[in-house]
Amino acid sequence: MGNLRQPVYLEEKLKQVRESGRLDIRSKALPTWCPGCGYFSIVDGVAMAINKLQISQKDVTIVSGIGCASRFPFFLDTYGFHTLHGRTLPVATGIKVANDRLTVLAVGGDGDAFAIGGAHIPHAARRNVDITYLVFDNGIYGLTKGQTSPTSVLGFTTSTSPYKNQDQPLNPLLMMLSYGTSWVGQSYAGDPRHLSEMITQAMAHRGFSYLHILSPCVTFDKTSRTYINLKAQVRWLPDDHDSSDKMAAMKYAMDTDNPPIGLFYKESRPTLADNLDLVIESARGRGARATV
Ligand SMILES: Cc1ncc(C[n+]2csc(CCOP(=O)(O)OP(=O)(O)O)c2C)c(N)n1
Ligand code: SF4
Ligand SMILES: [Mg+2]
Repeated sequence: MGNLRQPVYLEEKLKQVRESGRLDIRSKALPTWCPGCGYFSIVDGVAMAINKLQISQKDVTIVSGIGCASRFPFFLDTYGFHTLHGRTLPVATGIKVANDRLTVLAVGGDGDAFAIGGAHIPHAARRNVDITYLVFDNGIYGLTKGQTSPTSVLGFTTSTSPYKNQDQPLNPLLMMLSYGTSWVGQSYAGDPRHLSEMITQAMAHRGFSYLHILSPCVTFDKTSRTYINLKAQVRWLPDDHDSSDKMAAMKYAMDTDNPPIGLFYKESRPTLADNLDLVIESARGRGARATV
């Protein structure tokens, strides 16, 4: 009985939220997502990370594609760019190349990222563009009312798979590791504390950081990636996992039955901007007309 947690009363909770300053980062637009959608905790996680890293809101740009996840930039009081379906990373790369002082976040769903947008990801990763990419993986197309996505699990019944999904799902973490992403992590929308910590780490990384966020679509998925299932499945990466060991990271990424959450892999190497500086220097040395 001595272990019972003290209740947190509404007034106290509101006071804590106000004092944390994260409401200042929220925009006046209330999220339009379904009540209970996993995405709410991601808005809060990004607000807390911006606060913790003491980045001025005017120096943050959030870029998205199309989908429920891609409504995200409307709900924070930063700059935002709601682009075309699947074109998040080229736009985010352009913004970062044009103004390297900005903190650029790219956000979107599993469909936006790995279906229509899939061909852009390896190039942002291998070039090590200094942006953070948050993919909200609910394993379904939420906005268009519940079709299978590239990460839908085998046997999942949806409007486009009435006789159960027979297509092998992609393994985004394994893909990101093999593409040369310099920071790879995973978190879960049902654990807001872990989520905000991982978003903070991802944003603090210099280079292309990828955070995979497992998140339930409470409206169109009643059987697969639910809060109850995810809570039972996810586990912490072991404390002794060496985040410089890519092979070990790949081994953990292959455990899709019990997805580990935490930092899988991290390396430090020159960013796209560093490499462009070298190109500009070389061109100047050869007497080329470089005006940048
Ligand atoms: C070029 C183009 N093709 C298809 C669509 C239709 N469409 C809109 S959102 C979407 C998928 C959204 O799924 P996901 O990215 O997983 O986001 P979620 O809604 O699940 O958050 C699709 C296929 C579109 N808007 N534009
Ligand atoms: S349809 Fe699904 S993903 Fe979209 S807002 Fe509703 S619960 Fe969230
Ligand atoms: Mg989705």
